[in-house]
Amino acid sequence: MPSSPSSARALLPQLAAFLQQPGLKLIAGHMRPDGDAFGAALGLARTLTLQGQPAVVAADPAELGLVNFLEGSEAVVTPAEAAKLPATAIVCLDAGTADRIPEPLQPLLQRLPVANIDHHRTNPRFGQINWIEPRMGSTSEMIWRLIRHARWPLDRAAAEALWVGVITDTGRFAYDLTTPRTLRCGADLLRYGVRTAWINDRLYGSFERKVLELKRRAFQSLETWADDRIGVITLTRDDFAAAGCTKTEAEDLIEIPRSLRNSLLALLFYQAGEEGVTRLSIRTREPLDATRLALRYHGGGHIRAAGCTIPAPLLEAKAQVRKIVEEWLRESAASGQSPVTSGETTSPQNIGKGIEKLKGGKKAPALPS
Ligand SMILES: [Mn+2]
Repeated sequence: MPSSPSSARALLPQLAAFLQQPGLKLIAGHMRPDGDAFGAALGLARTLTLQGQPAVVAADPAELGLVNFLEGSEAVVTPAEAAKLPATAIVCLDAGTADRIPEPLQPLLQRLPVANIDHHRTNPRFGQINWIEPRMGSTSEMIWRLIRHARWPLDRAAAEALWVGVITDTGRFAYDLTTPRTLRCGADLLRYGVRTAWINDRLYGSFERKVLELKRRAFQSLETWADDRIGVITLTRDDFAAAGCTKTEAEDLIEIPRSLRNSLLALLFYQAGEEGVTRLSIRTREPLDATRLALRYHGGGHIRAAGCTIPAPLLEAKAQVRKIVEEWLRESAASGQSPVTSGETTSPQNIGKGIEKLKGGKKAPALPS
């Protein structure tokens, strides 16, 4: 049963006690972990092991992409191996739903106590302890807050992992949810010798040729819909193969269409391994709610950043989505205010409700997962 308290004040002591119980903790971010999921996991594992508490980060080394330089990456255990360990609890980080946890670990969610720490507004609270803070810019900042609450140790490795989580999810302290506390978190982490310039170069300033080749293809695929209010890029299986580069290795591709001036919506359609399905990354500007489109396809995320998998081949998926989003923008223009908020239908009554919801949700996340 999910625990009832939801405020950090009530949950932090509970979580600290949960993590201090003897026994091996499995720590897992969402599958294909990004900087935040992996940084939060490494940071938490590190602070626990510094105290002599056994903890293992479950992640597929092949999926680490750009963040595989972090100290501790070499010690991750694949989810399949991790599932066989005699763990006593599992900590899920930055995972918007239970099925975002790597598949081999999912049965463990039924039989082990689960701590669910996340900042996705769509998180359905699938743990025994659920600390969900949609107004936090990153899960890594939440882990920092927990560490500070519990007075647990930090060192450079832990601080660099959390730093990477914070900067990747806040766009280097720039997106909406960058708060005074985010900067205090950053300032505190720097005290442990975080190599900021080196990390910045690793993440944003130095790419293998294959990554640039994939970006070139992404630029080449650029189209704009709805009078340049929607920027779209498309990467096919052939693009990834020809570039010799995966999407994880070139994380910020969505910034290409997002950088189109005056655009409200950025879309990246891409083909991953599966046949007959298309993945979609979504970024929005105010007042559009990215989760509305993602939820339509059982995806999820934040108001400004979300994603989903569309059960249709590439061209058909694009045609479907184009119809939906162009219709939204027409409604938006017609109503003077955007109805593009979370909601099932767009009847006049529901548009009103949608606008109310929108007003309530204005300050919500502006972040990648
Ligand atoms: Mn995140």
